[in-house]
Amino acid sequence: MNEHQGAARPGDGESPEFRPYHHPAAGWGAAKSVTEFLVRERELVTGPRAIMRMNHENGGFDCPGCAWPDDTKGLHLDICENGIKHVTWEMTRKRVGREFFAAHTVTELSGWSDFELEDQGRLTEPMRYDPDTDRYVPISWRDAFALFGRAMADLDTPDQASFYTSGRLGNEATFLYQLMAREFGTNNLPDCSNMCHEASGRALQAALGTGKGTVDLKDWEMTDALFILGVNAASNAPRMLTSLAEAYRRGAQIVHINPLVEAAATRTIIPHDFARMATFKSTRTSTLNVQPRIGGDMALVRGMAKAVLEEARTNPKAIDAEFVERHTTGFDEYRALCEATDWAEIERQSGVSRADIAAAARVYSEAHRSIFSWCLGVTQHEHGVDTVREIVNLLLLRGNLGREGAGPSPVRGHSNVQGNRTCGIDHRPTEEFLDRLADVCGIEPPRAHGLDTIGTIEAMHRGEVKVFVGMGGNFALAAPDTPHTFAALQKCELTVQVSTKLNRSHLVHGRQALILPCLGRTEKDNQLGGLQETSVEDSMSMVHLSRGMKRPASPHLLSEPAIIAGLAQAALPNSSTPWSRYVEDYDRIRDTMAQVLDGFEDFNRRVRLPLGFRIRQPARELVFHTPSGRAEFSTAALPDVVPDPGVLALGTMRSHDQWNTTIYSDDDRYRGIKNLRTLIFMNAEDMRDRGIGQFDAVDITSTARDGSTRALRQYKAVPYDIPRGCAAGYMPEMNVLCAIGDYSTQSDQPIMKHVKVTVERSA
Ligand SMILES: Nc1nc2c(c(=O)[nH]1)N[C@H]1C(S)=C(S)[C@@H](COP(=O)(O)OP(=O)(O)OC[C@H]3O[C@@H](n4cnc5c(=O)[nH]c(N)nc54)[C@H](O)[C@@H]3O)O[C@H]1N2
Ligand SMILES: Nc1nc2c(c(=O)[nH]1)N[C@H]1C(S)=C(S)[C@@H](COP(=O)(O)OP(=O)(O)OC[C@H]3O[C@@H](n4cnc5c(=O)[nH]c(N)nc54)[C@H](O)[C@@H]3O)O[C@H]1N2
Ligand SMILES: [Mo]
Repeated sequence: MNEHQGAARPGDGESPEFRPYHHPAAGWGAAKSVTEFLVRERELVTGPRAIMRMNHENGGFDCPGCAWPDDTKGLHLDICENGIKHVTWEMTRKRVGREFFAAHTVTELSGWSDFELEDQGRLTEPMRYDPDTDRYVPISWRDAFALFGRAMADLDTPDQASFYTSGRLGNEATFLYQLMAREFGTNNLPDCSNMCHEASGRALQAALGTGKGTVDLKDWEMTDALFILGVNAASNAPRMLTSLAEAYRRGAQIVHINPLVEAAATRTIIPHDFARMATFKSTRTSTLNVQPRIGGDMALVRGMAKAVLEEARTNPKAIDAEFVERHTTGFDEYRALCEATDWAEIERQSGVSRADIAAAARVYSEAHRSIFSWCLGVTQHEHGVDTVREIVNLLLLRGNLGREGAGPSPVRGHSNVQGNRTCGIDHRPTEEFLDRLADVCGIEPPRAHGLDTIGTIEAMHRGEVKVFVGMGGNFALAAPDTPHTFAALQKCELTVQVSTKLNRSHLVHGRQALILPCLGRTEKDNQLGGLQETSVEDSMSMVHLSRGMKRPASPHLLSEPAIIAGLAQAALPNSSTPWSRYVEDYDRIRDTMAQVLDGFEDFNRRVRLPLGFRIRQPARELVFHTPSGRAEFSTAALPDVVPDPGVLALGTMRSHDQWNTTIYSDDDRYRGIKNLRTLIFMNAEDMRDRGIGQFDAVDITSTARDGSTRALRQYKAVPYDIPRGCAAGYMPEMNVLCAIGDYSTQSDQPIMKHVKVTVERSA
């Protein structure tokens, strides 16, 4: 058995509290939390000034937080509590200089909590691991690049290197990064999408011939019904609250589908609506809440489709027969499948009664225009692809595609994770893309598919990947099976982390290791050609420029494009790619991108339009790049998601006060938790069955598909409004429970929302 205490414990807090939260989301609670945070980070002056420049239509920087789009009306205060924390976290005055590294060995730092590591502040200069002293020591940029170049030259094949991206990297740096990897000769480009929305991309691509959602904010403003599945919007996409509140005031229906009733499914005070904040007036953000079991969404959506099809027998208007006839294929098979799936099975697998499913279906069939929006609650499952396709099936039934106010709308994670894919981070690139890249950049990119996140970890274990580069992120903690991932990284010849802050991935390193500190998005990026801007793409395919405004945290920082160019020149001594010229002026990178990437024609001009530009979505115009040239219904069987007796299905998720592996505090305000992260939310009856009371210490044991077990000990049980047989707790600590082999056969995504566990009182 593999036992672990969980790597990310932010230190012992005060005694834990649990008081169910009954206030609206955002509003004064958020304002108070922000103020406390700014005081703690001593950013009361510069913080607010920077924040006023965030997501500003002309010349601000893009919030480095989530990927929710900017307000189309150019609202000057389009901000949220978590965006503010995120920006402040980057702008901190604290620094991790060479004195810090001289004072602490890596072994000593390994005993620190993840909170303490990041809390040391911004990294200031390149560092190299010195095994003799077990410390990081300063190294010049030139020597760091040369060290990387030597390690790359020592590889037997280019596929012995792997290049990870966390979804924050701007488009221009992204393009250079994939160019470097492919010119070197590998498609090993794992990214955080492999753990996040891979399922959405694959499902939408198969069904509609585009890997992205088709709607934008204007559609949100016009829709009659919003269905929100598996998103904790108040914490993870807080600006969505504004859209939900506006929809409610317009009289739109808002259905939340989530095992937990999250804060966004109750009421909100719109963050920038000062009049309402002053009067404490809140707006509802939900008209119906449905609580399926974990993993039950596909059955629930199938049930809604079945109900719509049943209604269509007497009311032909319940489906859009003309749309189905003209634009889709596979309808008859899908209808037959829905008829063949019996209600008892749908109720059992979804955990929702037929009456409640019918109520949701009625909202859907009464709405002229519907949008379905989802995030990780839908994707991080074995059957994530099938579930997203089931959502598309339901949309197609009523022609909810290619018209205003209707369509699929996945909520992406990191601020530029969608742009990363658009600009070439893909371990399975298309032939067309590679051909264009070859033509325009004069390189010979490899054609074989590369490794994704799980594939990279396994290859490192086997000694087949020897050089790992992390372009942002915190791979060691974000990936599943923490001890296994740690061991994989430790087997590398060289690990390189391009980062802004100290994190676990610097301490879990290869035989040689480099920390390369970079500029943050809030900071001025000065190159030979003057002050540079970099572009990003949001969840709704809008591409716009972001310009930093702060003085860099240290004079020794380089921009991400400059670091990539330095690495590339070292690894590719005979390259004819104009790396230095690209870095002098990012317009030159954009000129090349315009020739390689679909939808980026005239990039430099269009990206400077006031709100940027939107990349065309063919499916939006009812053009489908699918084998049939039509939107394709799917007919997957329902998966069995009901846990065996005594077993719980555990979903790992974020608290309100964290950004992925970055933990701001031990509180989870909207779920009523204070001073506690090592918890497991359980149904009260499931607790009673096991003789467990609130805050009792429990051991959680997961059993993987291959029968191996993993455990977390001394966690605290919290009774919560969650269906029986389900449980929830926090990532990244709970990655200890996620077995490396338990990834979806459909998307290769680690199964992070359906971990089979048993829970018992600690001895
Ligand atoms: N403040 C903040 N913002 C963030 C992030 C952050 O860490 N902090 N992370 C960013 C990133 S990278 C991403 S990908 C997104 C993640 O955004 P979310 O997808 O909201 O992330 P999670 O916290 O994993 O929450 C998943 C939600 O799914 C629900 N859920 C769990 N299992 C199921 C299920 O089987 N069915 C349904 N319907 N729901 C289920 C949980 O109750 C929870 O509400 O947020 C982004 N924004
Ligand atoms: N169990 C479980 N595990 C999960 C998930 C889950 O729901 N459950 N969610 C998964 C998901 S959706 C995701 S996206 C991943 C997240 O995985 P990652 O993206 O790898 O992790 P982050 O925590 O976002 O990375 C934080 C680090 O990024 C660095 N950083 C911050 N800003 C910048 C910058 O501007 N440039 C550079 N170069 N570095 C910067 C800082 O050093 C910081 O320590 O985790 C995944 N892991
Ligand atoms: Mo993500």
